[in-house]
Amino acid sequence: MESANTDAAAITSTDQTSTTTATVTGLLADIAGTGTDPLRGGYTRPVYSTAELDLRAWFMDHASKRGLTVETDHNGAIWAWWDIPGGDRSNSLVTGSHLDSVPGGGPFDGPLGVASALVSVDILKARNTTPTRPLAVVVFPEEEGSRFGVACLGSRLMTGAIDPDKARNLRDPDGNTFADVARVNGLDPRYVGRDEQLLGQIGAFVELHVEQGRGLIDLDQPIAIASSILGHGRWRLSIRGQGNHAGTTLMVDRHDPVVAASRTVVSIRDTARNQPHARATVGRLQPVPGGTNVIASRVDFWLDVRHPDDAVTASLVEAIQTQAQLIAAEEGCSVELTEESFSPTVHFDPGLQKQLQRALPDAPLLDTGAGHDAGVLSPFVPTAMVFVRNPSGVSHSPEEHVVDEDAETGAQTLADALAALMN
Ligand code: HGY
Ligand code: MN
Ligand code: MN
Repeated sequence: MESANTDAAAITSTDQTSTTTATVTGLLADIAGTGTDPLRGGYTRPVYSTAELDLRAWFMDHASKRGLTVETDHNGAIWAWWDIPGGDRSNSLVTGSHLDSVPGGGPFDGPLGVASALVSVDILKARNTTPTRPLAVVVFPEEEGSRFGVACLGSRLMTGAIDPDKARNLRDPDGNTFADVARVNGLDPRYVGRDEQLLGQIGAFVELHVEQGRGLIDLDQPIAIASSILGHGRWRLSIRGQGNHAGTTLMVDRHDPVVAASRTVVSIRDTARNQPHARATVGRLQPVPGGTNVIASRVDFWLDVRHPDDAVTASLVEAIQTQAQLIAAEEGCSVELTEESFSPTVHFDPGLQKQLQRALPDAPLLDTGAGHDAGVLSPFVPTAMVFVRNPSGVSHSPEEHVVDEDAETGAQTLADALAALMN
């Protein structure tokens, strides 16, 4: 990939004391010890956890060092502005990503986009770029939905894609409401919700993200431009049975929701296997009360279904629900299914995509099965994404990887894209 500039290592950031942090790998090395998870491996950085708050501080520090104006909006997203003289922020060019992670996640999902955005500011400044439009680096909170259960909660709030009351009452696994946690972290939960002013200021949003599949491996390319995001949703299933003693309850007398849930999980797999391009996952399953010598009274588990055609996703979930009801009845249990979030399939802005293709002529187009804040924003503002090769082809796992050279190429590429969108 020809970049318009010399090796990023030679780039010195605007702050002479921090030349070693003028590379993506250097910035990511700063946070390599933050939120490590000794039990799961990888990183566990739920929103507003100590780890994620440390990452917020890291970002704000590096943004301030670059002379950016750092502000937190009423939904908890952090904005670092490279303002133009006069400070008019209309038609802003925005880049950035998220810092929260899934449990036991990799080091790049989110932080790569944030670090690359900071380095792209360095690169643009090193090229003596005079912005013709304001540039902002944004960090959206709760992209993974790992704490409050709704993916991209921060960008959904900003765009009005989630009802503020529903958001305020979301609970984390310990029962804390989003409103309470937001309040403890300096937000006034009464004001979370659609932000007309901020939305109106965004002229385009370009998110750089580690690729979370094998696309760039198979294409043998370091960078791609995103074409689409697979529609995806999350549903909670609760199967209720009869809690009882593991030793005194005969097998014939049991109404065991764990058995019903287990049979349902296998039927979910079979249903998805029989539908081309479908993906269905149960990665989180919680028996209640969860004792070794206790037949559970209830099992909660979460279903993630994805397909390019939203109508097919809906019919898959319907089929899964019917199957779950049959299985639950056979096991003397009952089942309840509730939709928690849904993101329709996204096709990125064709005009913006063409501009990026002109700026990055070597980069192929690539679709993704992973959701992103850029997908949530796309119905409201022109959005695009740039993917960086992940040689493991694995994500949402400690195995997720980006080689140093590709990481720096990503920042150079993002700088090239932003420069092209500034003219
Ligand atoms: O779940 C997703 O697709 C994204 O990584 N949040
Ligand atoms: Mn991500
Ligand atoms: Mn993710």
